[in-house]
Amino acid sequence: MIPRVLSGIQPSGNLHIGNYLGALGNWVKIQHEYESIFCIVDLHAITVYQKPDELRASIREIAGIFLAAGIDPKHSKIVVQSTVPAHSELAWLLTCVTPMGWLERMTQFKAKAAAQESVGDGLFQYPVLMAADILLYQANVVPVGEDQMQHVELARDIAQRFNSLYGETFTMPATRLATVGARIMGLDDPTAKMSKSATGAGHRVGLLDPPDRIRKTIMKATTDSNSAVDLDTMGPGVKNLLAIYQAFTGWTNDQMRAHFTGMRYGDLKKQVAEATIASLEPMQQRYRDITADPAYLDGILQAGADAVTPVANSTVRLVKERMGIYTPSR
Ligand code: AQP
Repeated sequence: MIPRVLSGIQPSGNLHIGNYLGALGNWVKIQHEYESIFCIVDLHAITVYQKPDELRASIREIAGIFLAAGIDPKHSKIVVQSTVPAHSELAWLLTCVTPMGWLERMTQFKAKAAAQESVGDGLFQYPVLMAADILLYQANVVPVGEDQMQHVELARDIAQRFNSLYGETFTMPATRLATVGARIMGLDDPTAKMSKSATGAGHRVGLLDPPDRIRKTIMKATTDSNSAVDLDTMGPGVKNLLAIYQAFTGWTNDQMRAHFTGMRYGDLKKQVAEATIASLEPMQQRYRDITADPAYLDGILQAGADAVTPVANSTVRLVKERMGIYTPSR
């Protein structure tokens, strides 16, 4: 049987190069090794307040970016999470077997909760919904950036607990981490990961940013008190710029060392900016073509939901049967 891969991105803002290098770009490369499902997880996005119009636009934008980046809709399913109600249903069933202590340990919850005035219960339950996304499709592999690894671990723990309480039901998912680019840091603050929701000016490069904006953001990136690259003593800002360059070009460590050692920071930034622009430009062109026809996007999303719904419903039915809650007789 071909293994199944599942991953998702929240429509919580404009996608950035961290989302691409840590997740989406990797999905494009591995999609044909698996039966692939890629989700736009809108129910996750609303765990933090989203302006409705912006959320609606972001869902469509991300669907367009998936296709423009090279997700092949003839092979891979692109699914908007809320269009398959079984995600929410399984999340509740799994909530009932998840100890609160497990959720209290989640570092992303602690970081996001600290940034909110009032913390919604949804933010706390977020990792259970993510476990439901994964387990609903009995996914074998979940490619994520480093920041999401703890959540995949939790999905395994929940699956294990469910299986031991109610009998073998869920497949154990494994993580697949991008080899380069698994954690791209903010350009304004290289000690914090690049994120869609960070508000700092110059924090991120958006996948749809025009070339002059990309140049401006990268030229302003925080480095350190040295003036030229030394790979053995570099600070996190220079390390991050080199990681971006390496992830976009696919250069080896030896190539990186030979080319950049001793280069002045201004020149390093120029080269990182040009490599980024060159990598994003073809995707941006395809994005413009794809989104010129809104009905095309709607068709892809409908086909994705239609294709995965039978699998999702059959998992929910099995889980309900195992738990002993009401299921109509066939
Ligand atoms: N900085 C990053 N470097 C590498 N990978 C990253 N990912 C996110 N940021 C980086 C990976 O992108 C995928 C989708 O992430 P998400 O949308 O589910 O949520 P997130 O991880 O919380 O991403 P953001 O961009 O930081 O969004 P907000 O600000 O809304 O929380 C995941 O595979 C993630 O690892």
